[in-house]
Amino acid sequence: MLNDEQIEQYHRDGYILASGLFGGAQLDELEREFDAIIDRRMKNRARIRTVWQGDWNQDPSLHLISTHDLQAYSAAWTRALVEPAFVDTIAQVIGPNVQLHHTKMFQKPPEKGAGFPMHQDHPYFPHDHDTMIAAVIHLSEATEEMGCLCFYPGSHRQGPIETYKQPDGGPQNHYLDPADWPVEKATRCPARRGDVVIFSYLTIHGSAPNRSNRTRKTVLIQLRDPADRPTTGDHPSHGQGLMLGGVDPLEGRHAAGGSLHLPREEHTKPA
Ligand SMILES: O=C(O)CCC(=O)C(=O)O
Repeated sequence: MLNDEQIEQYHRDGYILASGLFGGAQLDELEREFDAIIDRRMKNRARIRTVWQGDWNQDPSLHLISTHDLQAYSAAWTRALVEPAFVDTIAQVIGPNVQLHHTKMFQKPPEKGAGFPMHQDHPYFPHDHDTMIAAVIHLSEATEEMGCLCFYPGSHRQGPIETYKQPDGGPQNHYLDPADWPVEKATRCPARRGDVVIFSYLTIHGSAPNRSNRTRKTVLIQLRDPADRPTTGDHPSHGQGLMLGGVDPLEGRHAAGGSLHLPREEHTKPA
């Protein structure tokens, strides 16, 4: 659980590091499953090697290994989502009703692990009341040299910031102008194995490449208050709408696609 000072820090800085939510045999199992998902997906030739597109000036040899929706691949990860210590901590930040939006893993390979340009998550899935947060579970240590998360503290209070437009009119990739928001000037948030870093989808964040000889392993869980409606469009995902804590007072009326968990009779065609 977070103490009062940590909750105050979350509201002031837009992010917080929570320790002691995952550990021991559970953390070992989650890391084994993380590695096994990557092995299986590589054997199945899934396209899991990726990097953030755009002209933000990164060495092209750098890359990440990434897969969305770990709960679709491993029951251990489904169980992690409802781990009481985890859900109770999230509830301290967004309120008692905690709803899953999506999950994704990032493996930053040693020496070649790509970074992330500074950005807000907001443009990907804007919501009316901005309750959306990310909780990043660390399955390895993440030092500065390993490309730990970094933040512009307090930036969530500026609201949505206009994203960078490529001069060539290329596709918009939702990151901020690197000249205004350099990764180098952001505050590092190193974490130990088992730590969870929680941040608002308005907090400007990113990370530098992994230049160490160790692998950085993280799983990001995106969560919201179910009463907070998506402002525009869909961002569907496996299991989106699953209640991890409390109840959904809107009974799924605004789930992605409009009906992921609507009551059965609303799916039934009239005879
Ligand atoms: O894991 C990282 O280094 C950054 C991840 C991130 O910024 C994101 O997924 O929005």
